[in-house]
Amino acid sequence: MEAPIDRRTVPGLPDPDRCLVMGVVNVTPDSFSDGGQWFDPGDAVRHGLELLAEGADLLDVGGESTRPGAGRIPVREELRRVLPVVTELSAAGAVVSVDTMRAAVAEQALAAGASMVNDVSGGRVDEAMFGLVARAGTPFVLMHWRRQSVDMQTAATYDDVVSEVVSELSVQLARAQQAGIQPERIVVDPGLGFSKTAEHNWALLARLDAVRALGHPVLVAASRKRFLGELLAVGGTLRPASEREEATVAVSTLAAAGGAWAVRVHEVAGSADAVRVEQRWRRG
Ligand code: PMM
Repeated sequence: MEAPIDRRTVPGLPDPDRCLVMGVVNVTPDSFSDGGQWFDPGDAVRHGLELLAEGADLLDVGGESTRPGAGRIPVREELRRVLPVVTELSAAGAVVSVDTMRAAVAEQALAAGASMVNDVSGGRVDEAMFGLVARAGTPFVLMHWRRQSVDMQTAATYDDVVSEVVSELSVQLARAQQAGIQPERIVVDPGLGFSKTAEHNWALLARLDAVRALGHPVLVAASRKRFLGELLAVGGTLRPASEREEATVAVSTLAAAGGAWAVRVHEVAGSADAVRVEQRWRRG
């Protein structure tokens, strides 16, 4: 059998021969770790520019929180939150991805200058998503997803999380390619925390090679997530999201060493250093 293709590049996106750092710009009042901090578009743009200055290679702009228990927002509200920020950050030269489950939002964000679509539902929520991305010819993040945020943890049941996530991803990958998305433009993401317990997340991180064997670049998005807070809990009290940065940098380092294409993080500086150390280490 041929060895799987080991992709670490995506056409049209930066390719510095190291793991990329994607900085998160959440234009939401309620994201789990930074909700409300950059809800004003001007603040969100300033924050994005800071992340770029700290070394972000990409900025992921999202207007809809996907924290466990979150409900959906109307499409016009998502557009109102996201478009001005995508427009300004793209105009400032940032490579922007739009974090959305809606083809209509993706389409307008691409028209406003975004270079990539990040769909946490992996094309499962909006049937128009794959077709839109295929026509636009842009890169696409296809994340493993089972259920809407409002009750996603009820679907956190697996016999073997690694093989089930890989096989569910491959089903969506086949659908995406049938719809005309070119395989080299698809990034896969195991979807840490989405219908997954801490145990599931750690199992997936330990087997990134199995996700990479799908033959696509892999995005790892562990930043500040609850499973890090659980690992570092003291006396049953979770480590708060704002104090999970060192753990996030550790994951970035290990993900980069494990062949991840990019890490998605809320604070860029530490992870930007980490991926550069990993690159230099690898070169020897
Ligand atoms: N997690 C969040 C949001 N968007 N996108 C991808 N591709 N992968 C993820 O794991 C992911 C995501 C969680 O919310 P946050 O923006 O508050 O971290």
